[in-house]
Amino acid sequence: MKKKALFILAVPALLVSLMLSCNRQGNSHSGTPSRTSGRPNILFIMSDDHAYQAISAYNDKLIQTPNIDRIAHEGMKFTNASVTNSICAPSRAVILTGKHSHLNGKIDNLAPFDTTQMTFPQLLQNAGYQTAMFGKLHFGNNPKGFDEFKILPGQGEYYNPDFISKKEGKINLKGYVTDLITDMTLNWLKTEREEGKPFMVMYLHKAPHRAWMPALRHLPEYTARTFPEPETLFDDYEGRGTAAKTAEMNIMKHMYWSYDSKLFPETAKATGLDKTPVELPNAYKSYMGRLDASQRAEWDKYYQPISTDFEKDYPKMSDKALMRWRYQRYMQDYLGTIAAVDEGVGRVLDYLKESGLDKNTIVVYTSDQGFYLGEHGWFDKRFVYEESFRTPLLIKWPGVIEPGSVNSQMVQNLDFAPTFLNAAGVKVPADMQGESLIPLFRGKTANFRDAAYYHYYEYPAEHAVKRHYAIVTEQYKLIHFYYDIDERELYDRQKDPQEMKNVYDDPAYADVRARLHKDLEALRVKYKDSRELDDFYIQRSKARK
Ligand code: SGN
Ligand code: CA
Repeated sequence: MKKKALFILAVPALLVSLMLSCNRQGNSHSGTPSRTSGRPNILFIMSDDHAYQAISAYNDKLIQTPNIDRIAHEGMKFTNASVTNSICAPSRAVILTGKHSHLNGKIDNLAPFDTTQMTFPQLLQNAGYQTAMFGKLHFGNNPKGFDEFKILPGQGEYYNPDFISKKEGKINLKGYVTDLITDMTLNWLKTEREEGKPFMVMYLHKAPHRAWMPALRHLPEYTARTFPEPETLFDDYEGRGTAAKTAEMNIMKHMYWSYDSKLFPETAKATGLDKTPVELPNAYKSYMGRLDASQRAEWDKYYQPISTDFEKDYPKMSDKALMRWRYQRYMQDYLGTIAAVDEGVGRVLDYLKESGLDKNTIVVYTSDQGFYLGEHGWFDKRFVYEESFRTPLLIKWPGVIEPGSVNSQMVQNLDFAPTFLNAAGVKVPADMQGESLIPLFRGKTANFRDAAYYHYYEYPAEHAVKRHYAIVTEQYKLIHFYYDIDERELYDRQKDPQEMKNVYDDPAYADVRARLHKDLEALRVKYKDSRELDDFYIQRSKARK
């Protein structure tokens, strides 16, 4: 009996390991197609704007995420994973195509995604995988290569959201978005999955995206909690360049009082604070308008007292006290939305285990980018600075990845497509730019990327983060803000992990600076980015206006 169980466990692992040894011959792009029944399933879980600081496997000071952490305990935690362009739809386009933004063309949230391009789900589908996508895509068009999808239109709504369904067109569902996306994913795994075919499911949460609306069941706990402040909450941006000083993502200065901090419009009016009725009349009304009467009553039970207390305290609050209050409000709501994500991930992992599917399933947990949780006084992302450049990444694959392992290589979202194709034994197209992570899964770290390339474009736009490209190595970061201004910044990531001091003009860094300039130019050539392309995208953005 025992022997048989061991054998059943050993067979998929053996097949996988045979397949991988085939795929590892030559470079990472030369995966030998293999059609054994041992091909692994892939469950790709991604949340929207989920900072690594808000996953307890990375940092246990803000929130406990026991279910997401299970992926780290049973697999590998990447401590230096990053994105190539820290914004939603561009990140998704990089993930699907395996190409940098300047080549896949989805440089910002505004440009449409060119659906004539090849993506890894289409290649997996062609190779016999059953494929499905549930949740946020944010492309403005439907995905290709999926047997089934239900996606949110645009950003989607937290309460009683609409979905675009492959089979039924536009549908409206009652409930909380995170729970609905989890239910869809589970339902598909339980009732639509075809026996004998490997699957690839993309389970994509909207949470914890702005405007951070938690599930009603999490309001009692999260609206009552107090969170530790980051050291740089009161950053004045001295020591940085123009871009950090002019960005509009400061919690105190740039959040809306009703929309973000959830003041009731009456309180906002009484205190004279609110710009919301002027600046965001539709946004606030539309998201609060989604709640039905009973949901609204429950919501008000927790947010009304917060508003009333604030109205009383406001006259005696200093600027610092106001910032502190707003930071706490921000964390209560942002982290509150993550509680439902963690529960959802737990339900899906439980099902994989109960059904035995877990043994041959690669599970990935990541975010479309990092996010500021008050570091430098900020919310949002976009910059190549640490908290938005880095992204959480946890991967488990029983029999291949050693449980509880930690990897500090500079992996990027660019690497998912070649990794999944490689794992499935599908040839990786030569024009994909990422690297397969499979050698890293197996503990090999030699010859992996020693410098990451970054390029952000969405400007002029909301949050006013200027266009920039950069090279990031283990020790340094050289950034060029090239539009509107022409400024360079250099950070010593080891000596100054909080990136408070630009040392570009420090003579002690003259050699480092010269070397990084050369390496950055070489990276631009390697990845086929150029001054001409920078100009092309500037002109394209202008033409859109
Ligand atoms: C919305 C948010 C922004 C956010 C972008 C992009 N504003 O426009 O704060 O940066 O999405 O986010 S809101 O007033 O509409 O909430 S992304 O994750 O989709 O790239
Ligand atoms: Ca996002």
